[in-house]
Amino acid sequence: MTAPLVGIVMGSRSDWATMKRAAEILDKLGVPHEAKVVSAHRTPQRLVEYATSATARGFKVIIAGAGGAAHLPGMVASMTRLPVLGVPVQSRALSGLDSLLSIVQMPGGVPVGTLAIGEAGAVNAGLLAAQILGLSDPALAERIEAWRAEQTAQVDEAPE
Ligand code: RP5
Repeated sequence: MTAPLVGIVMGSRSDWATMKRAAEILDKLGVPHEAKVVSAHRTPQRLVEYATSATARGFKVIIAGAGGAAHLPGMVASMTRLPVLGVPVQSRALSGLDSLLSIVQMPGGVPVGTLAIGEAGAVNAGLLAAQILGLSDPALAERIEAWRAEQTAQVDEAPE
């Protein structure tokens, strides 16, 4: 088995419907990854263990998704030098605006690359993680180019 290069974490199993979009695109591009539920509020010790061991475990990029009071991406970023991509999960109460603002407003010095709310954000987090890894993996870079060309080819010029 290939060691995972991308770690996907989410605050709750209820986030998986969104976060699996990141896993799916990584699968398509042949990027080994691992997904875990790690809650900043309900499992703080698991969060500390995950974030502080991420580099030693061989991860290169972390994708963290959460909804509502979405502190997970920022807390992970506070404990690792790996790039952290934050996905605001669409919340029931405030449609994800709460998640977005919780994730995007990091203090200077502790960056989280924040994506769009919901599934588009999860897909793009997966793509960005692959693009980061593709900088030092020419075969992966070629697969990304092919995926983008296929996407382009699928867009009809005629509206109907
Ligand atoms: C956050 O609270 C999770 O990231 C999730 O988006 C939200 C709701 O969690 P559940 O109550 O569905 O477990 O921690």
